[in-house]
Amino acid sequence: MIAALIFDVDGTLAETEEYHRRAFNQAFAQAGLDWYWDEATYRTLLVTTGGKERMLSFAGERFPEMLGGLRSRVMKLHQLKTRIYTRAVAGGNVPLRPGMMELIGEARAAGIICAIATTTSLENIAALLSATLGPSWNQTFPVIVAGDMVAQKKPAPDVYQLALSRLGLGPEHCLAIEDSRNGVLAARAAGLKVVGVRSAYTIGDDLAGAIRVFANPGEITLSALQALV
Ligand code: XBP
Ligand code: MG
Repeated sequence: MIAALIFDVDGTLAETEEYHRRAFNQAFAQAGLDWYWDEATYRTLLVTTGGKERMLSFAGERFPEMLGGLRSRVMKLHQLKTRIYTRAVAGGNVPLRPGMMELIGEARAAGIICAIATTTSLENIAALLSATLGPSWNQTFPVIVAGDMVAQKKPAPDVYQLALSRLGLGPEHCLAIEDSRNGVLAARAAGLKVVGVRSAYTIGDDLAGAIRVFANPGEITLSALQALV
């Protein structure tokens, strides 16, 4: 019996990574950096979760001379990137993936709690969900755990462990929904069953560990999930 569904955000609830990528590139340009992440580069960089960590890993490899003072520069860059990203998403450009709104509605009607466990920031979540679910979006997700609330981002289990603690539920009563290998590993490490649905930037991800991988989010109905657990 599922008591709660725990949703990942980027790539699962919505196809947001392309907007993250554009926001990173706009922030680099505005900061006068000649960094540019094309789609193929971004796909490889996504193995590092967290925008700040991704920039540090990129710079550390390619611009070791910048390492001194890099961390404070990256913090400022990430704040700029987040302003650009939230503006783009708040404009309503990014819908939830097909079927997600229906699944959330079905779950809530069945008394199943919907929670979020993501690597991105609360600001980004608020921009996406207020644009897609309206001003009372946070009533839809009474439990939300964002990347900077925990010590270690996915594939570490931290966000899922904190979500379970805030739900007051054991992993056996919950099911996670993820799009990436890092996300599936994080959910499994927290002892959760997890279903996968790849997204544009995780199309090649190995989702081993998921109890099922759906071809598209429209197939993820409540009855399909209840039949799995
Ligand atoms: C995906 C991530 C995030 C986003 C960028 O999070 O790893 O880092 O790529 O957002 P998830 P930030 O799939 O767990 O939702 O720049 O805010 O990190
Ligand atoms: Mg994701």
